Amino acid sequence: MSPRKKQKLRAGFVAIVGRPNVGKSTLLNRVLGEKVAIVTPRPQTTRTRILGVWNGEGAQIAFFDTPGLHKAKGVLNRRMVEVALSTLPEVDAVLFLVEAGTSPEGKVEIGETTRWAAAEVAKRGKPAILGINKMDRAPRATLLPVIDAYKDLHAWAELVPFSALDGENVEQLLKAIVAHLPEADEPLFPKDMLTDQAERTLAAEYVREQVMLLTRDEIPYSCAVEIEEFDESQRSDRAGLVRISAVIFVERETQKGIVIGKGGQMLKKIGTNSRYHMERLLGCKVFLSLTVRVEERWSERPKSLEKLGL
Ligand SMILES: Nc1nc2c(ncn2[C@@H]2O[C@H](COP(=O)(O)OP(=O)(O)O)[C@@H](O)[C@H]2O)c(=O)[nH]1
Ligand SMILES: [Mg+2]
Repeated sequence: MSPRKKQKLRAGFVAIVGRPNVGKSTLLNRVLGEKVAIVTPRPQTTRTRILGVWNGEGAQIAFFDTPGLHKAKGVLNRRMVEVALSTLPEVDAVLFLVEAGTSPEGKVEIGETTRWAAAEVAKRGKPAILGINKMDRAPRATLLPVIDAYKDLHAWAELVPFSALDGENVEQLLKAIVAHLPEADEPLFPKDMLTDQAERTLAAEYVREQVMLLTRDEIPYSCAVEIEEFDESQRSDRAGLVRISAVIFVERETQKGIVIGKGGQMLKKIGTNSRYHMERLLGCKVFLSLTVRVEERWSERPKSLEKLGL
């Protein structure tokens, strides 16, 4: 019998935080290889905390994707920032994301929001890894000055440039995170558990993603989606069908018109695109029906926010 001890595992919770739009959700999806968090070019896309579990050689990272940190106005936005900040005390380490790149004059500008967010992280005293995302967009020569500028912002445990979009350096980023996690006898979650997001929730999020991508002005921010029917009675292992009915809530009659579009064109496009992602997620055909309903000022009502898990 070999006296060799079983190699210890490193496992822990990690909060992905940072300003809106730095690529937190894109990174989580890239790491998991599955769309557990929706992504749009707009700020305030992620509204709740999302768990995503990554398993590596002798390591497990339980990531929390969070809403962006910013000086929030309005009930919904303030609630979202609270969700992000309240995650910090619960984790073993923090992954703080910023974007690579310099101004056209070659200067590295660290905004007030980033400074404030870094100070909020520092207060909690957790090991913090700085991830410099979107390196695909930044010329190599600008990376060093960016790293230099961010070095002084906080006593980072590590600084890692990467690209969530094309995956460059993501392995290195994961390694850097694992090095700062506690040793554990057991993984935190079973190996086959990817996320805490129910299929039903993800289906609603895929619809909201399309509304955010396809509409303009205030609509992306004043919409919510609820699944009214999720019928799996005809679903089987590899085939079959899931019937989903979803309601898109908007705040005004005029917004309803825009979401439906001329001759229903917009709603049709929202349906086609979100159904594509649902079918990939569920691995079977999806029959999707969408309706649009007006619920005035839903984003200011605690009851509506509760219903949406906020
Ligand atoms: N070029 C580039 N764009 C990225 C990268 N990561 C994210 N993005 C884009 O940045 C926008 C915001 O991404 P998202 O993940 O929603 O950011 P979050 O608000 O921090 O969760 C989206 O349009 C993404 O496609 C990256 O590595 N490179
Ligand atoms: Mg996000």
